[in-house]
Amino acid sequence: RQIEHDLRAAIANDELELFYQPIVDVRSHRVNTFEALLRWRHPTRGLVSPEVFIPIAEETGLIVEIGEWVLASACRDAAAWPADIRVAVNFSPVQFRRRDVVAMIERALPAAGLAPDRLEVEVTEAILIRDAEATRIVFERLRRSGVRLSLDDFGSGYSSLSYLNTFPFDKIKIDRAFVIDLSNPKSLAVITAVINLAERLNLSLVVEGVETEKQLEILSSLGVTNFQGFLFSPPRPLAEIDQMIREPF
Ligand code: G
Ligand code: G
Ligand code: MN
Ligand code: NA
Repeated sequence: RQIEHDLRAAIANDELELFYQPIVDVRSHRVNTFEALLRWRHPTRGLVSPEVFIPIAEETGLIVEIGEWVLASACRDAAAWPADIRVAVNFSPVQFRRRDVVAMIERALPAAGLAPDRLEVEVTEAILIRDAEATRIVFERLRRSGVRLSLDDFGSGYSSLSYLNTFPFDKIKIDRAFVIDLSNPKSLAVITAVINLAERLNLSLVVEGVETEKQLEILSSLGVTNFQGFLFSPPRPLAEIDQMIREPF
């Protein structure tokens, strides 16, 4: 496939770029985390969505090399931000199946000069299902190094509440599907229960995909303080980060 061939060359040709989307704490009106979101500027296809090329990268194993580039770049970028701002990096299950994933992360941090507790590793539930025991061991090791673990897209897949106490997560990110459906009383009941559960388990909580003031108002009334979504900002290039750090949301 042409696209696979092109993807192999993308790193060397400097076509990959990280965008960053803020997670805002509405109590301080400040960013507390930026999530790194990968973009591919293809010379002829233009900006290719990760939804298109990440699956190809996973099938071909290229995700390992790409993931290393993403982590190194995100850590290097974050090292230049104020020390109370973290960076969140998405990891594919394919990366977690590698024996050297912990060593890879433990190398990237000092190489970038980033304290481990400023990195959040984001994984989806898919990782927990296929290889629960091996994943748990990797998580425990990362946790001991000080790296934080986030459960991304919570509620979108095969969520099991048992994941929340059998894996050492620091944070859950509630999937935007719940936000779209807030006017449905049943959906509201589910999200309320998840918010309470996170509180009881001492987990940080982010709600993703917040697009309207109305959604923000409802979620705030349920006690949510940390938000990610177009209402605050879409993912933006690195060059626009300084402004997002300086100006209150
Ligand atoms: O940024 P956007 O909403 O287009 O991202 C689409 C999907 O691609 C999201 O599910 C996101 O988690 C995933 N994605 C973005 N960047 C990365 C990355 O660096 N690594 C992995 N594994 N997935 C990513
Ligand atoms: O799957 P993950 O949460 O890693 O990826 C985040 C994705 O969600 C990014 O591709 C980003 O562009 C997208 N996203 C972020 N905020 C919003 C939002 O408010 N609405 C919608 N529709 N998508 C969003
Ligand atoms: Mn994510
Ligand atoms: Na998500």
